[in-house]
Amino acid sequence: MKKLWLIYPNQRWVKQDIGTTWNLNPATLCLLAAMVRDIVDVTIVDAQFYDMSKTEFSELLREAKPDFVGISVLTSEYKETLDIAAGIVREICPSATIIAGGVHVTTTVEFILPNPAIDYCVIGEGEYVLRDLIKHFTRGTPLPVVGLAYEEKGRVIIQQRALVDDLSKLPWPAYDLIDFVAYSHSAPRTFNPQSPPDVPYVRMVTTRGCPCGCCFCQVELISGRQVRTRDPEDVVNELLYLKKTYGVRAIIFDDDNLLMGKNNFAEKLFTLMVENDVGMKWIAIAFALFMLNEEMLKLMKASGCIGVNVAIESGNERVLKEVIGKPIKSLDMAKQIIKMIKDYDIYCLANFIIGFPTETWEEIRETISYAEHCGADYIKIFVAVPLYKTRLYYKAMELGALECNEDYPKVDWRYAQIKSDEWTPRDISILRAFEWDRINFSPHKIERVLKMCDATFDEIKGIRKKTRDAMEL
Ligand code: B12
Ligand code: SF4
Repeated sequence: MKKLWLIYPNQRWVKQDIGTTWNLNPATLCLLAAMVRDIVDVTIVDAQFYDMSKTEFSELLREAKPDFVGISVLTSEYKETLDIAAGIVREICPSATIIAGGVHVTTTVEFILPNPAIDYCVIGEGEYVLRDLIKHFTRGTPLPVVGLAYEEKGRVIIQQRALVDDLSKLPWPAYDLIDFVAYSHSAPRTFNPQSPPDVPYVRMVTTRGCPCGCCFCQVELISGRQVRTRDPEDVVNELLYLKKTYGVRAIIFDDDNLLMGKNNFAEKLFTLMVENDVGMKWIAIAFALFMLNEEMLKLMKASGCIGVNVAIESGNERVLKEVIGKPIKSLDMAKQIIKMIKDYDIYCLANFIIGFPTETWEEIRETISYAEHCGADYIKIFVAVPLYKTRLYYKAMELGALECNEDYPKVDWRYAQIKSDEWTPRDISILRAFEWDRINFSPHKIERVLKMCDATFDEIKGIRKKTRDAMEL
């Protein structure tokens, strides 16, 4: 059989300070591998997790000489790692077919395609595209007609994004191709309030797509507006398999909106978890607050939920409705829901974003004040990042408010890039860093935050200092 390498490049090849990066089980690569392992010999190479140097990576490559290399890049923040990895592969295996995929590729394909080292870009969900592409090369079947971008005889071809209609038909990730135990015992690299609730743990995405269309979010571009779900029974069977095989004790649900699935998906999932005695603690990294009610909370608690992260985004009704467009009915109701979550002894984190075009300094202040008093155990404040092709990006361009390369804004989560007559990007970056510190680490809160993050006072002190130091722009 021909050989396929599926790789995550090492983000440290570009930036040493990778506070936002986690030690993650490469579920995406395992899923892609499961789709093609019957037709090609697959190896997963996670240069990120094993902190491989470029030389180590090159040596492995020289030994293995794969015929196909698929490179995955999750966020546009690390776009250079794709170019570096593709360059190394092209140099060492000049005849290999190089395929790039992932969120970064899906959202900015026109900037990636000109790289001569990359043969094919996969736009959207790559399960069937990859399979058809490998079959094209190994069995002479036609090239896929959706989900691919490439150059042919000097002509650029960009097909429609690929979406998988029925997630329940997908196989389970090929966990056996990685050292699952190593991943499932390792926590995030730095302090994090969303640490796994226990180890060994697994991360899982059970739904794709979101209908909400918030102005800053690329999910519509990546997975579309229609929510598709896995079969809840299949999810539970996978959890039971992981429990039996690896002793998994906890789950992080990585869904954009775990509660959003049609036909009572979440309700069925949590009920089946209870009925089948899954017995794992779980947290969710993103949660549609506006879908939550007491019945659902009861089920969540019974099925092992210990923490959720709700996205409120703004403490000002105008910004929430007119600028962001998130369907939260009222900010008072959001506070009541947070209280309800905590009454069930589920910890609650809340996300906020500041620095939108047209947002006044007073409105920003209102968001900070709301965040402080909303009742959440921990709050995250982000600067508004004008991700490519989002409504936020177009609005900032229209207003001449982008203080960065208009054609392709740099992705940076610490430093704001949007300006207004009332505030500068610098004001927003500094306000974010200092208000995050003030609200979360005040003397009456710090003990709880330390417990939630499973961190020591000194560890947190270090992170706080680093965050302040980074503001010396
Ligand atoms: C899960 C998740 C996380 C998890 C885990 C990520 C991981 N490495 O597994 C955690 C919580 C750690 C995380 C962290 C962050 N994330 Co995140 N995350 C997601 C989320 C919700 C789902 C991703 C996912 O697993 N999808 C399911 C899998 C199957 O899809 P996939 O990985 O995209 O792969 C498919 C295709 O892309 C393609 N594909 C991928 N690779 C390849 C390779 C080949 C060869 C082929 C053929 C195809 C292919 O086929 C796959 C199967 O369909 C997305 C939103 C989304 N809907 O995509 C945001 C998202 C990717 N994250 C985002 C952000 C901003 C972040 C953070 C920077 C947040 C922060 N401020 O800290 C960090 C940075 C992490 C880092 N630097 O590594 C943004 C990225 C925006 C951008 N353009 O950069 C997104 C899009 C969210 C958003 N609302 O905008 N994230
Ligand atoms: S609700 Fe969440 S996933 Fe959906 S568009 Fe808004 S931010 Fe994106």
